[in-house]
Amino acid sequence: MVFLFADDLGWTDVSTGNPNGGRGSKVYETPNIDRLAEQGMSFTYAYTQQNCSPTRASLVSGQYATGPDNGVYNVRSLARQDKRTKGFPDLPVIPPEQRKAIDDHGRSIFNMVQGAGLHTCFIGKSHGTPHPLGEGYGLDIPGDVHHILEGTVDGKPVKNQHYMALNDDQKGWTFLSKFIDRYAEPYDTTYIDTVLKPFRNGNELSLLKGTPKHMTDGIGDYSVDYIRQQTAKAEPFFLYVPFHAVHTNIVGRKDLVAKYAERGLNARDAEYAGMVELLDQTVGRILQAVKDPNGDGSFDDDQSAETLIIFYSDNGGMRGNGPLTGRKGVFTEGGIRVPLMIKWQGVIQPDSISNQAVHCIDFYPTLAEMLNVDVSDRQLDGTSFAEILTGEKTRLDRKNLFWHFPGYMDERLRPSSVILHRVGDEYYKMFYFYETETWELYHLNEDPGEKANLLEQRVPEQLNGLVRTMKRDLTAWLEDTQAPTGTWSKDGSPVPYPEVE
Ligand SMILES: [Ca+2]
Ligand SMILES: [Ca+2]
Repeated sequence: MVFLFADDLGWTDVSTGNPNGGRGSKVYETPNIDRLAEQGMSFTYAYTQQNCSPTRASLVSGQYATGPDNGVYNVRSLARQDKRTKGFPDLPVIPPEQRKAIDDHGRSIFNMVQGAGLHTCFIGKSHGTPHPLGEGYGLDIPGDVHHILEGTVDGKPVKNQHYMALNDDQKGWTFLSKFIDRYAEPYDTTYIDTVLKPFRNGNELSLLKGTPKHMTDGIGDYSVDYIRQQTAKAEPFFLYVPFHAVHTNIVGRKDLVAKYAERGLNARDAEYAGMVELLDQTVGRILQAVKDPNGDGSFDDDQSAETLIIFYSDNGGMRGNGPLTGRKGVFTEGGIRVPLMIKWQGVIQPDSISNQAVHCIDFYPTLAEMLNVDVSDRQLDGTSFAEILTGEKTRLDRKNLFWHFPGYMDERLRPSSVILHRVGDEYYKMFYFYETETWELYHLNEDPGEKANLLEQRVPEQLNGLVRTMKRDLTAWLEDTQAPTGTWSKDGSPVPYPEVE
């Protein structure tokens, strides 16, 4: 099982149209991710939390932020200052406390897959998962890699270097990681010819010779070696690769950046395009390792029939998400709707598309069902979509997904709760804003950009029942999960749940 997890990759940042309703990027080229879509199932309503830690915490715990092991609502804190208002005395709600990472009880998604006899590997960004990883994780290889590097080069301190290996005076070439430092040497001819050349896509590889290595390549190197090693041992595995790419600072690989600059993109856009395509080529390398683990060019050892492969992003893109409104950090679709493709040769129909809404909490029960692990003793908030993947069902019985945010994240997010509700094949989404005690309702199928708040007009008769149901379901969920709301700064009284008549 291979879980490839991009950071901040937007809904329309991939060139395939399968996960985004035919709105694949015309600028960025992602042929390897596109091939994965052609070989598996894409989801057009794949959801996450609004940013890194909360999504990872939900994925790994199988719980909403409100869950007892979770409690991760935001990166850093629930009181991230609005850069314009500067300071909290002016803000109406004092947020509750939150966790920075999930409580580790040995019940994570890693422990679950270990229950099926899989060896687990985590290489990449930990954010929201315990850091350092607790013993309950039972991981042989904890992912502790960070993409911001510091060191001393030629006697001078280097701070805030993003992604590129450092030639540190003490450590030599390093990513500051005991796991991927062995891959930190600059690009040489052998590496270029044997590792990168098979994935060349109009990029001039000679530009890389002798230049420092990009961390995304280092993570790719590690992942390929891990697949090779596990296959040689005939030991089944769960390889979880939470890439740092394409999170800021935007740093592409030189040859790929040059490719897009030559096409006339400005420096900033070319850098981003080069970073997206580096992610794609690394995905290609990892997928190739599943097909030819020993790298001898023959597919006698192809693991595709035994290997479920997931490609997903942790939140919406930072640079626009097509017709969706908003970017990473918000509850409008641009913040929480991402590309998701899942391949399993012989099990999942190639080139298929599902518009069933799925969320990061759903992976835990889905993988458990596919691996036959009994998780009835766990508190899980998600629903298995294994039968969607196998084609036995086109719909989950589940009607609702929820989001809850009892605080402030700079200018992007204020205290609010959201319900996504399915009626047949249609999705409706309702927001509640605690400070103003107001609601908004959108019909996503007709209005993916969430431009027309249906509650602003006189609510059509036929929507009355739906509005009541959604308000009632959201309030019931808040009560059931005892979702924290904080207190009013004016008098210290608790912020109430919405009132539903
Ligand atoms: Ca992210
Ligand atoms: Ca082979």
